[in-house]
Amino acid sequence: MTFTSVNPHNPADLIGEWDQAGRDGADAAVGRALKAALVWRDTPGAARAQALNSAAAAVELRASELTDLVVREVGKPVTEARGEVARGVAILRYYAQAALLPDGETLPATDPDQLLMARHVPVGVAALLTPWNFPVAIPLWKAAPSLAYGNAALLKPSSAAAATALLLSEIIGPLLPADVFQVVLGGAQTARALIDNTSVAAVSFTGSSEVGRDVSARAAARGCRVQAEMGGQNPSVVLGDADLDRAATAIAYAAMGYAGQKCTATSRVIVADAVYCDFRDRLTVAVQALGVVDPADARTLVGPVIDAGARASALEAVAASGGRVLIGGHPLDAPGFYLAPTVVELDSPAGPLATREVFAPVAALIRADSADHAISIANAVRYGLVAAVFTSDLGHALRLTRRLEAGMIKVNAPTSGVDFNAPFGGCKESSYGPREQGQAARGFYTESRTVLIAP
Ligand code: UN1
Repeated sequence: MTFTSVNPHNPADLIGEWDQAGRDGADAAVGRALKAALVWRDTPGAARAQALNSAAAAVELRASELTDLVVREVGKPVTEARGEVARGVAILRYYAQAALLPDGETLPATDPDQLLMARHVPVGVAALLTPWNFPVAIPLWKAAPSLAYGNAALLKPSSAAAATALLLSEIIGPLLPADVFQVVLGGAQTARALIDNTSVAAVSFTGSSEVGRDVSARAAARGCRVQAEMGGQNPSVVLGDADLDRAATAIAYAAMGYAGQKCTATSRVIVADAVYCDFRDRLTVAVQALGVVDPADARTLVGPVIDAGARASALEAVAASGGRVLIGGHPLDAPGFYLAPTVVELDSPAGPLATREVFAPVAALIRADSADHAISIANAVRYGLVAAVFTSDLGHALRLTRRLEAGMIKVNAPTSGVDFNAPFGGCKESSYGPREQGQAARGFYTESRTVLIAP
């Protein structure tokens, strides 16, 4: 069976058509990866570091080709796409260095003449199930640590980003031993084949909560280590003492940048009563200033949503919100899957825009009586990925960081945007399993061996 990927800015532009690997293809790839992993695990850290550094240089050399394909395949505005490719290069260099860091620790043994140590060894074959919205950065922030710590990696990208994954593997594959990094194309059936294969030792997933729950349960049922980064319903809280212009600019971008198609996007804007009307006006002005059409244009910050279904379900959520549409709320008259950036004022934090992940350029505006009220609204969802607070009182902000239920908290900054050298993941239904990125990735892609040597 085949599948296709199309340009969301111009749906007549077919990016490609490919065969799904299916169960047979997935199992064959796992078999090859298992053999490759045996060689790679014994390759010195310095050689793994060198391979990842070469991969970084190769991606850098072909950055503009990769950027253009990201713009064309997933409709990401070119400035962000360029930044994402640069982030991919930096991630490869960061984990190249990590391959040379200490691989364990020594501990005092009961007998001081004995050597007691705990070393991190690779787990073997890792399956990486990735979404379309960061088609370079997410595959690389999973593959780079997986490879750095001595594992073989199988990348199963979203069908909507298949061409970008193939170009990535064309660029970095030849710099690694054969089959250490492979791309396996297909949909849910192919993903399940990878998860079910007992030779796969680790599954790392990023995507929706619904799929992530299924992935986690399947992997856990056979005792396979699994991490899942899933949805968000991220709040930005604007307190009475905030710099309102700065907050409006940051939140407009966090909510609408790349058409809100980030698990870190702002979905709810919770504003203190004292500045509510003032802030509402500034936010709508800031949103209206964003360029929307044509992701290849450097002035565009929004762009299209990924497909017609995504646009239809966002519009349904707006219609069912029970709020007042301040701006947007309609498709744009363009061939692509465009939706006007939409801000909806809600009288209470209920309905789909305040509770579900909408994954579109849509934000709900909610009024809070006090800072405490704002925090309780912020926490009243099933998700807990990112939260932002805008205030000029940093002491207050620091106290609030302990009460906000989110894996990442931003003060006076957009909810979107993550640092690859810091742990990333959420609370509640946003994540399952250990954190990814930064040094946290080592815990996932290796397992500890406690060794006692009695000479
Ligand atoms: C970012 O905000 O820069 O799928 C990254 C996602 C997240 C990544 C967000 N896992 O949107």
